This record gives sequence, structure tokens and C-alpha cells, in this order.
Amino acid sequence: MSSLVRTGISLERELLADFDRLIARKGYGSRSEAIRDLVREHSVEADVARNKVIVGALTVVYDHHQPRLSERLIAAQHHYHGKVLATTHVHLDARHCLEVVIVKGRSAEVQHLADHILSLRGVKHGKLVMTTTGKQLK
Ligand code: NI
Repeated sequence: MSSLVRTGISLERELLADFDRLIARKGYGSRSEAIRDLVREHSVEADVARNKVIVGALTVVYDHHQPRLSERLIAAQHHYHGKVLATTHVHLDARHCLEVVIVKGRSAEVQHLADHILSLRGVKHGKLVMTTTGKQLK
């Protein structure tokens, strides 16, 4: 278990008021937990920027009537087989599918995989969210 350290910070009254309003809207019970989350967010961003191993979820909404798209999506996931941990597929309606591709790897490789998939013709929208494997964060 990590040991807790108390610290004090100085900031402008208006900035603190803004912060308190923001964290109240988000439902934080204390400034400490909100600040811990901000630090973790920066830590994850730094891991992404430094090409560390991350996990991520790539959401993809596409039209499966687009010729050869389903085949291309499968081929892309096989090409990056070491990075793709799992895929979930939902048939949204008669034409549209949602896939969530769960990935793990160095951030640049995972971004490359996502760019490849999202640029395929027939993919209507998608987004890659990268996060921590949890090991480095307290
Ligand atoms: Ni489908």
C-alpha cells in the first residue's frame, strides 16, 4: 500500500472556486481525490507520449454492406494479432455494426493499428481511448 503524504498548494482564489465547482459537478467527495485523478491523467498522457505499453479500446461503427470491409477489418486485426486482445461485435441495425477492439501494446503501434482501421472505407466513426495497464499507477 502506498503511504499518504499531506501537502499544501497555493493558487488563486478564483481558480480554486472554479476547481471546486468543477469537481462538485463531477461528483468528487474531496479535492484530494480530484487531484489524484488529475495526476493519474497526466501520468497516462506521459506514458502515451513516451511510447510505453498501454491498453486501449477502439470503437468502430461501420456499414457492413460496404464491399470487402468486414474482410479488411478481420485482416487488419489478424495483422496486429499480438496487439488485439479481444473484439466485441454488436449488430446495431440491418446495415450498421459496432465493434470494440481491445488492444495492448506500445502506444505508437496501437495508434497505427487504430489509424489503419479507422481509415478503411465504410468506417463511419471510431475512437481510440488509451489508458494505463494499471501497473505504474498508484
Ligand atoms: Ni454486425
